[in-house]
Amino acid sequence: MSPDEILKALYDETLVGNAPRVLELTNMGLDTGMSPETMLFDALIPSLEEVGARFERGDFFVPEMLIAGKAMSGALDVLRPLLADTGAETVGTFLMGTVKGDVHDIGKNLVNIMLEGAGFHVIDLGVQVAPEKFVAAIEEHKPDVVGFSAFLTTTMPMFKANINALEKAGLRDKVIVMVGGAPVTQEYADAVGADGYAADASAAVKRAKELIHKRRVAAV
Ligand code: B1M
Repeated sequence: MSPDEILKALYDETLVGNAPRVLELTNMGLDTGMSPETMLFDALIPSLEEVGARFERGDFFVPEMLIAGKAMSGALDVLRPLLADTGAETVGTFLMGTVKGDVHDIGKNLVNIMLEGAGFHVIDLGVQVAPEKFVAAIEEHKPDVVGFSAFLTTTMPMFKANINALEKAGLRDKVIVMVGGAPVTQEYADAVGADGYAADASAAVKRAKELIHKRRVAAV
């Protein structure tokens, strides 16, 4: 298969949630010398965007979203070490989690991979993370940044609940708070009192580095 055929097949097979074939095509792409980023940004992510569009139109239902998500996660497992393997030095600790009530994790996992690739030590608390769990983990790990991901308009209010919990525990000034996820905007991040927002994984890395740098300079 040519690189274009591989990308087209990756897109099509992710769309229908054919996990074994997506895995096979991902490995095939790597064998032909294709970059992980090309497969990610030119096939896998656009395919999930189409899944979302079909769900909105009522052409797809939750099971279709689920199997497409699983197929994408399988490909990410293969790509993860390659995306993360830059040999960069540790630039800070990033504690990450998807907020309570929300099970979406593909976007969060992708941000984690990019952070690791940029030299962050990432501690991932998983999905449906309650405010108390974030608080306990911050006390235990003392991260530079805590990241809250939310992918539903109905779970975005958990950002504020988490920030309130940090304030109550006396931790708000000790950690940088970043938020993100498909429906989140800079305006929403500002409204809930987050320190930073990013629209995608590479922007998240850039913003986290900027915020850490700013804080370290201010501390001197
Ligand atoms: Co759901 N889902 N889903 N879903 N799902 C969306 C998010 C939706 C937009 C689909 C749609 O209607 N178009 C919609 C939300 C609408 C809204 O609220 N505005 C939706 C819905 C409605 C639902 C359910 C409510 C459906 C139902 O049950 N009726 C349900 C909710 C379950 C729950 O959480 N309680 C549900 C369930 C699911 C599945 C479990 C089936 C599955 C999740 C599988 C998984 O994650 N393991 C699923 C999927 C796959 C999707 C879509 C199709 C794909 C999501 C995805 O992985 N995108 C999604 C449609 C879409 O997004 N177009 C949809 C690819 C990923 C790389 O992008 O997630 O945006 P993204 O992540 C980006 C950025 O957001 C950013 O960087 C990432 C990488 O570039 N980012 C950050 C993320 N976190 C960040 C943190 C940061 C900074 C940046 O700093 C801390």
